Amino acid sequence: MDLGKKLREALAKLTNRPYVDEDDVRALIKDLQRVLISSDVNVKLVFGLSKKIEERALKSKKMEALTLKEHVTKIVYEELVSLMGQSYTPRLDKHKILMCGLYGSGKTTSCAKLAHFYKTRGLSVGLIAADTDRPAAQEQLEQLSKQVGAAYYTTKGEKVPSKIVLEALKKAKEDVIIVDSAGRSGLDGALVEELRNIADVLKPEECYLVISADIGQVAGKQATEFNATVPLSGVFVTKMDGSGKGGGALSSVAASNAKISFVGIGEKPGDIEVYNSEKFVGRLLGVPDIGALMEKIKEISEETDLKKIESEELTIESFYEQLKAAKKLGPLSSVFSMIGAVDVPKEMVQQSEGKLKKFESMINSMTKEEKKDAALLKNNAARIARIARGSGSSEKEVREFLSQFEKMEKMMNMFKKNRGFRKKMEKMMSGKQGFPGMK
Ligand SMILES: Nc1nc2c(ncn2[C@@H]2O[C@H](COP(=O)(O)OP(=O)(O)OP(=O)(O)O)[C@@H](O)[C@H]2O)c(=O)[nH]1
Ligand SMILES: [Mg+2]
Repeated sequence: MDLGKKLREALAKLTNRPYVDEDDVRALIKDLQRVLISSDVNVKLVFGLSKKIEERALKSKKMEALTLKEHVTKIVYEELVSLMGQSYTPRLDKHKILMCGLYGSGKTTSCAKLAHFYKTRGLSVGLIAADTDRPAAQEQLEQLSKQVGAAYYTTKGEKVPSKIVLEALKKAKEDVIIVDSAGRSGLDGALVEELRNIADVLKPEECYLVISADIGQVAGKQATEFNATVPLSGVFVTKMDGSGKGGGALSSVAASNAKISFVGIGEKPGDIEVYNSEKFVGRLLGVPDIGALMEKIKEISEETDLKKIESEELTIESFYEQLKAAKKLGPLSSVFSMIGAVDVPKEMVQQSEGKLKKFESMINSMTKEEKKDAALLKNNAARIARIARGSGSSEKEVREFLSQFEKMEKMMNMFKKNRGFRKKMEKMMSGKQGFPGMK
């Protein structure tokens, strides 16, 4: 999704930097503003969000275990989640649903999606075609009902939608009953009356307004207007897959006191998701499981006392300890995606992962003395050959590792003198930034 890519780019500017200061945070906020406004998020909402992010990022107390970058990422994530509204929990018992909305918003398709959704959760579903305006509307729903294995009800030739519903209810015994209604170009008196009449007969437990994400921030106004007529239990936002205005649609509905219940992400019956703002924002930002990442980072920083590095010599052994700590974050690919670097090319991840595994087996083939003093290995062909054999790598690879390690040693010396560099190194050693052997 376009919005996600732009948001990730904005955040990546920050995460790619070794250090973040107040100016960087302000620049990030400017970027976020541009991205959100281009996704049709209301300007007032955007400025409210910026203010909160700025205040929290620069003034709130940072968790000890987090770097400023992580602190800012976490705040951006949390504020976006709150901008995009609350998550929804659909009921999974016997109930009746009325679907309403304007022309072409995706009502009929969404009826089939809901049918699919409840069927896959073990409930039987009956669909009632109560759109008497458009000649092909009933056949469309009939076809879809066959496709998803739901019962289908209508009264051919009947022109009054509420009568169709009344007749259908006499027969329908399914757990979940879903009524498809007619669209209009606007919420006018006729549509209001029609929906009220249907609701009087159906007595729906849930009423979902179907809105296409295409309309952007107008969605909020539409939700408010419909809500005043037929109390809505939620808004089903369709076409999230194809619209650049999804952010605008979701945030405006969230701001309008209506709940977002489901989102449509394609044309097929299976293309439905229960709305979960945390998941949604997590995916946009490329941090699907930010909570888990924070937990893990905290645990690891507690376990690995990085302060020791300063006084301790870097040996292959201590490097190995750091490597093991970094590995606790999970496979490298998921570490990348957890820290928001979802756009790292696959080959690069695989390559780094492969290298790390090699490093590990090489270290396992070293003697205790060698692990403590890498100089023993330097230019010692016999030792190098032994390690290569023991670890199933080539001698060239072992030399490569040793030269990488040497570079790290040099960096360590610099790091002891220079505070900024030290921080960078600490992050690398704790697995939060790059790994050696990776550009
Ligand atoms: N890409 C995409 N297309 C969708 C989605 N939901 C619906 N559509 C498409 O939008 C078009 C209109 O969908 P319908 O379900 O017929 O809309 P409707 O509100 O019932 O239309 P009327 O009954 O004429 O008012 C169809 O081409 C659907 O395939 C979605 O989530 N993603
Ligand atoms: Mg329809």
